[in-house]
Amino acid sequence: MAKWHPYSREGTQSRSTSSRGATNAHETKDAAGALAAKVKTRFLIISDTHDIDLKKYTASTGVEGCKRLPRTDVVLHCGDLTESGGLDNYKRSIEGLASFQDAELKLVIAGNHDADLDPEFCEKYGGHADALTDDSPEAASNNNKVFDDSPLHERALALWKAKMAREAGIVFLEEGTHEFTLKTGATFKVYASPYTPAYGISAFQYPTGHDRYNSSGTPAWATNMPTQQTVIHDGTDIVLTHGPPKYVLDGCADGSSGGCEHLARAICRTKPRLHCFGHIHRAWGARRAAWNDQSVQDEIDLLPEDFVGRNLSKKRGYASLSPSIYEGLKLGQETLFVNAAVGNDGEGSMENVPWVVDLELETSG
Ligand SMILES: [Mn+2]
Repeated sequence: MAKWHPYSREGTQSRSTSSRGATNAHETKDAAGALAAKVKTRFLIISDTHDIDLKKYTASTGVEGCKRLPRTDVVLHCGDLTESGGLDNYKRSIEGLASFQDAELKLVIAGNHDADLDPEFCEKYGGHADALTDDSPEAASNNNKVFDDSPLHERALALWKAKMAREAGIVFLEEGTHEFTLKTGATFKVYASPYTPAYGISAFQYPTGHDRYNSSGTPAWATNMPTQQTVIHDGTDIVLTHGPPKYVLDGCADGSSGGCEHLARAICRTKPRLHCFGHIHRAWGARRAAWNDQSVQDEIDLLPEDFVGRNLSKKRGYASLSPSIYEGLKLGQETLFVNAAVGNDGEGSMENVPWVVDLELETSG
C-alpha cells in the first residue's frame, strides 16, 4: 500500500469512503531497520467545554449555525467539562461525547472546574453538584444507580464509569498511564492527569513547588514527589493533561505563563508524539518542538508557527495542521503541542475550535 499522507488524494478518499474499521496500515522501517506496520489514526482534541452541549456540533443538521465536527477515530477531552461540576452537567457532557458516534474511543480527564470529581477537594470544600433530576428506574440502571447517599465524588465518578458512558466508548482516565488498542490494531500509550499548579481555590491542584511528573531532575527549590501513577514514563505516545507545560501555549492575560515547569521537564524527558491540554483559554493553538542533540534537556525548542490560522479554522469549524508540520512529526524527534481550550462564550457555544490531528501509530502484535 502506498504511503498515506494526510493531504494526499488517497488520504482524502480513504476518509470520504468511510470504510470504518478498515486499516490504512502500511509498512515503514523503524530506527532499527525492521519493518513495522503503521496505521493512521485521526484524533479530535477538545478541552474546556464548560457545559457546552456538544450535541449541537455533532448533529447531522447544523444546529444554531454551529459547524458540524468531522468524523475522527478518537476524541480526546482535556478537562473542564463543566463550569462547576454537577451530576446533570456531567450527564449532558457524557451524552455530548457519546454523540461522536464515529469515534470508537473517547478519552476524558477532569479539570480544575470539575470540582466534584476530586475527592480531596470535596472533602475540604464540599461538592458543588446537585442530585440528578432524572431519577427514573431506567436512568438509574444507565447511570449505575448513582442516586444513593454515597459521597458526592463517588456518585460523579460512577456516572462517568456507568453503562451509558462505557457503551459509548467513553473512558474516564484517572491520573496515570493507560494503553489502548483500536479496532484497526493501532496501539498507543496515554499518560493522563487532571492536575494543574495551584491558582486560587480549584480542584485537582498542587503547589507549584511539587514535582509529581519526574522521579529525578527536580530543581533544589522544588520537592520531588512522584508516585508510580503520577510520573510520566518513557515510551508514552500521548500526554493528556488539563494544563500546559511552562512556556508552551500557556500565556495568561497578565503576561505570565500559567504552565507547569515540572510537566515541561517531563515532556523534554519523554518526548511524546503529542501533548494536548487546555486550561489557558487564550493560549489556544498548536506548536511543534524539535528535539535534537543540541537541545538543552530542560528547555523546549519551539519551531515557528505554521499551522492553519485561527480565522480560517473558525470558518471551517475545526483546526488542523499544515502539511509541513506533518512531515516533521517523527517519533522521538518532534513533539506536537496542542492547546485545545475551546471555552464557552457564555451562550453555550465555543469561542475557539477543536483540533483534528492525525498520528501514524504502531500496530499491536
Ligand atoms: Mn481549567
